[in-house]
Amino acid sequence: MSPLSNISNDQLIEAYRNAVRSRTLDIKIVNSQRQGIIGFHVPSAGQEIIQVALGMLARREDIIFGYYRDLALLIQRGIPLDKIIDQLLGNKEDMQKGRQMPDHFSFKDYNFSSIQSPVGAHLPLAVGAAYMLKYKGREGIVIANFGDGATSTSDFHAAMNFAGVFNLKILFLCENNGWAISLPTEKQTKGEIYRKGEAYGIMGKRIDGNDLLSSINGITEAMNYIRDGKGPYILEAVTYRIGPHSTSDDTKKYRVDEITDGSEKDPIRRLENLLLSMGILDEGKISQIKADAKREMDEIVEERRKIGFPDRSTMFDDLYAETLWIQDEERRDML
Ligand SMILES: Cc1ncc(C[n+]2csc(CCOP(=O)(O)OP(=O)(O)O)c2C)c(N)n1
Ligand SMILES: [Mg+2]
Repeated sequence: MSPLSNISNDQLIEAYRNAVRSRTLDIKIVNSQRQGIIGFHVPSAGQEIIQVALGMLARREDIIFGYYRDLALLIQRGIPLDKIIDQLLGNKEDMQKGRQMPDHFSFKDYNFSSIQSPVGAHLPLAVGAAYMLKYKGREGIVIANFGDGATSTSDFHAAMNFAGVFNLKILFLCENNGWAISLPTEKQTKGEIYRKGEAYGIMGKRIDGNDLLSSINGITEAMNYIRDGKGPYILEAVTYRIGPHSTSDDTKKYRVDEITDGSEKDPIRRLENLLLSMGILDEGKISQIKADAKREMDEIVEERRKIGFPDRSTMFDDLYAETLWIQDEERRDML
């Protein structure tokens, strides 16, 4: 039976809506960075479809170790927009008190672990969490997302090895967007990413991460395998980074963009065409979803901007159980 028979039309529309909301917010954040409102951003444009598919299929009890380019996954997971934007702004309501770089989220209430800057560093931690599930006999699986570049780090290989040896319930999901900053995948690794699990006895498959149905099918198959206790699984979702690596980068220096925002190959456009052909959406509804997303993002960023930044004195909070004399001295000098 096709896994798609378990997905309703409403869920498909919701996935489309969240992909559009993510793209709209992504563009808004880049523009805000250019205006000096947000310090930095790692754009997720182009990678929304694999992320919403994953968010649809992940269960509440599953623990996600995402990476910095997973905005659509956060939205599909149901993490409130105000919490996401507070973190990007580093405002007074930010759960991390403005101390982290933008895009380095942490949402304990949503089983979404802290995002790590060092590439691949979260993968051994994800394996540790999967071991915890096994040790405590807890429900659920671990999902670890990462880029193609991360598959060349030693952390990736250590993680795969232990996941295999302990037969852990973990899905390794590589969002292969073709680039590690300015380095194309073929200059970064000779092997095929989905086959990197073979050395560790781990099942792997490549899917079209820019196609919702291929993503849903691939993830469902992998998750069933993992939940049945057959072992870890690595999925290579082929996608494309439409924008620059980050707001500090200029793609014109090193590539000709293969997919552009809104073009026929844009994965959101592809989903639009699919839903139109299935008669699930019409042009009027699509325009409405886009207009609603634009209004929603403009309003919420404006609202959260008004909150203001944490007081400077808060930088001394939460450091030690008891204040050290050197903190008192520094506080006196700085405030
Ligand atoms: C250990 C480490 N080395 C280098 C960097 C600098 N760096 C940040 S992102 C990045 C590229 C990662 O590419 P990939 O894993 O494909 O993810 P993508 O950014 O393409 O989504 C690099 C080299 C880093 N953060 N950590
Ligand atoms: Mg990459």
